[in-house]
Amino acid sequence: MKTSFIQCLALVALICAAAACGCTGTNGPGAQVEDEIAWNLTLTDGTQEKVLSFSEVKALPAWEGYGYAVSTVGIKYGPYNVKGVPLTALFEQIGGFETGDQVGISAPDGYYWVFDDEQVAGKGFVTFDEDLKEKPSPDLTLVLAYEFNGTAIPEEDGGPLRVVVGTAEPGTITEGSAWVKWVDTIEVERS
Ligand SMILES: Nc1nc2c(c(=O)[nH]1)N[C@H]1C(S)=C(S)[C@@H](COP(=O)(O)O)O[C@H]1N2
Ligand SMILES: [Mo]
Repeated sequence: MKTSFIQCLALVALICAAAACGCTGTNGPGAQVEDEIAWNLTLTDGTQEKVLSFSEVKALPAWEGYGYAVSTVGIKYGPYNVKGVPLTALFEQIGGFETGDQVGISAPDGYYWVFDDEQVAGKGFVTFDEDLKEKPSPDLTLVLAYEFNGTAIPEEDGGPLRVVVGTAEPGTITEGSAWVKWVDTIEVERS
């Protein structure tokens, strides 16, 4: 009887310790590991270069909203709740972004996508409704996303860092070709 009471106490102490160390946090057992994903993001404008680790990207002021895309063959993916860093916040790390500048975003597979200043300001994208009928664009935000639906973006979905053309409200679909997967380099081309 006495032994089992002590065993019970020990178990309670163990659970408390686990909770205190974050092992049973709301994001589950992976929460601590996610912050340590080994991935570097290189920001450059041709003259200066800054390398941010995955956790340094996550430490920047976050943007949260929605992302919903369509591939060139008409497959919709999303809608996702998206969390990430607006590209404009990343540009501040390397001297900003001005009218006339462009940005090239690339990944280790060789994919490379260019956004002009209008798109960096959230305009000039083609947008669709749920039936894939083109509709006028709401204000959009170019985001370097690190979470879809509250968890780290899986590698097969383009994680750990993926471009999202995001919206404040759900229900707007954007073209998947701009959603660069596995982003490792962001290069500002100054005008
Ligand atoms: N790095 C990288 N990102 C990429 C691509 C790619 O080939 N490489 N393809 C793009 C295109 S054309 C589309 S339609 C979507 C496809 O996303 P999915 O593979 O998640 O369906 O990713 C975009 N991002
Ligand atoms: Mo595509």
